Amino acid sequence: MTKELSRNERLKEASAYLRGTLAEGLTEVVTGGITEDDQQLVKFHGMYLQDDRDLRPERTKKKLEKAFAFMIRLRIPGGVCTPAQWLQLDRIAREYANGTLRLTTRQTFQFHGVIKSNLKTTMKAIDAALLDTLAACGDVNRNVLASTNPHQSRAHRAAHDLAHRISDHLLPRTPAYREVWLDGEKIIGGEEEVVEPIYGRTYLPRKFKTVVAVPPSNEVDIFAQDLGFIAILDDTGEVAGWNVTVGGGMGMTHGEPETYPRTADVMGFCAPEDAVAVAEAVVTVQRDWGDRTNRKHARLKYTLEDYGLAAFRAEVEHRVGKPFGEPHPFRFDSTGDRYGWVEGDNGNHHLTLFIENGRLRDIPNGPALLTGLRRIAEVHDGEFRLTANQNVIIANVKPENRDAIERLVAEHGLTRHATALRHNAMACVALPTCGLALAESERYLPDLVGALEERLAKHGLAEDEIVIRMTGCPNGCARPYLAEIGLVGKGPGRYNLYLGAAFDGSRLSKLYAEDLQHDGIVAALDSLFAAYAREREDGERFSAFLIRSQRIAATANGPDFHRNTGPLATSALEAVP
Ligand code: SRM
Ligand code: SF4
Repeated sequence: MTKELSRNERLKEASAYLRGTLAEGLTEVVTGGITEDDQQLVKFHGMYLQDDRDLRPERTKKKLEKAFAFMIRLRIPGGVCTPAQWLQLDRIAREYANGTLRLTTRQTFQFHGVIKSNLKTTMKAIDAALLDTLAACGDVNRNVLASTNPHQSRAHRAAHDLAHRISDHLLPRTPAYREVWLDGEKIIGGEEEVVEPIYGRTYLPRKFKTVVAVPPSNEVDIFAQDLGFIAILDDTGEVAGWNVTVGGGMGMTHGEPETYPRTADVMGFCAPEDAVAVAEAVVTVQRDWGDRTNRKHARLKYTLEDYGLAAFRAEVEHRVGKPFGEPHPFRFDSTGDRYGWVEGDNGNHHLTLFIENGRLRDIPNGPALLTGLRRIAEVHDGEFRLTANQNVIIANVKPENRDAIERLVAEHGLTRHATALRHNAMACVALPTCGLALAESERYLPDLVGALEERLAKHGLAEDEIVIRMTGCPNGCARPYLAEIGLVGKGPGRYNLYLGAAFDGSRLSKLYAEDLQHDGIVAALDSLFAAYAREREDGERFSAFLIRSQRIAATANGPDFHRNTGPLATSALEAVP
């Protein structure tokens, strides 16, 4: 019996290539929202309808409509923008959004709090900066990430170039974006192959994410992504080709073990000139084989589990018209950013700044992060690079300009002393804007890190790098299942604690304890920190220690994520089938 297509599939089909009734809905003044169907379609245009959840109880009591506003996400392949673009985004944040710029875990910016009547003006202002939001969300290939610091070596330049080429090649072709937001001329109809030669009328079964990495840095968290390219260098430092990875993903649902995070498989090796064709083939196989009946089973990771890597690879090879080579050896050493100044191979300098949870704003009586970066953009003649750890690099600073930048950084509190734990901490947005949040994340992690810093210092571990990430729900937007300490919202003030993910991002964690509140989290970690300080071997990472000392089992692959959970020291390897 064939299963029924999911509601979103019918919606995409009927949307006339993502137009829906968006244009009409924008003129509807009785509500700050848009129809339910248009809420799904508007994602493909890079935005979400949200409401301020802090205000919900009061507005419900007063029988008022929710405080609707839009989140807008930009598409910036490789995360690079010019100072002029920065200034325009800063202006939009202050004039049309909530006065903050949010750097995301996928190398781009988000605006929050844009009300419907400002939406078109905002989109035109983004267009005027030669930027766009098309395909930043939705069932398409989204913003393509690339290892940062492309000016440091030819490999980084090649990574960046590939990210752009893949992004361009897989961009939806529908004219709906220009029609709805930029008053472009309406182009009616058209054959499927003409309008969307790669996607067709119904696009992909689900979101699709691509990254390009240059070892040894895995700051783009390649194993969390649907499709990845790992640079393999020849003796001269030139890219000889790419190892291709497929089938990573984080999202799952509490209490539904058939949903799970999964680390990507290395599928093979391809020549530089074949990389874009490989990307297209992976996307079209997922387009044709992905599950369009159940959105919780529609990501590429489930397609791979259902069909097997060998069958998937054979189909990709068939569509590319040549076989993959054997994957080449590679080694990643961490997923973090390197803070401070570094000199590039062109003699220019790059400064990586730590931005706590990616939120740029002026804090009353505190650092003026938004203003500081605006002042820098006013004088900087290099560019800005966003990292997949929600940080920013002031890139390509000429040696003679370094002092001026440094002064502005200091004046606006853009560097602060942070411990190794804080430098390796990341939280998703969660409350009050995210409609799916079950618990706080961005607004809570800084305090939790503060409490843990005290415990680490007590055990002499203040300088130890340990990766900690938090999300307000199990969707995994800050990639918590690839953090040595992962905290995932279960309900207000309650979190599941995951441990044991590899420092280099290659192995998933496992559930250690459920439903912990603040004191429970601190107590559980405090005793593990004590044991780590006492018993660790030379150079042993926290997660590696927990596994060696049998405090948590190692997760072998996605389906194994839900097995052997809990503290092994007390519950002794009870296999859950
Ligand atoms: Fe995410 C949905 C924020 C990176 C997995 N994500 C959402 C939404 C749009 C909530 C919604 O659907 O209503 C969140 C908006 C919150 C807000 O108020 O801004 C949201 N995701 C984010 C960001 C902003 C988190 C951050 O703090 O930086 C990241 C934006 C990235 C970008 O620029 O494109 C973000 N999301 C991720 C990542 C990390 C990554 O891709 O490397 C993941 C895990 C990887 C993956 O995709 O598997 C991720 N987000 C999800 C999921 C679960 C997908 C799944 O397969 O189950 C959802 C919910 C969904 O799709 O149904 C989701
Ligand atoms: Fe929202 Fe959940 Fe993503 Fe956090 S992980 S931003 S709570 S969807």
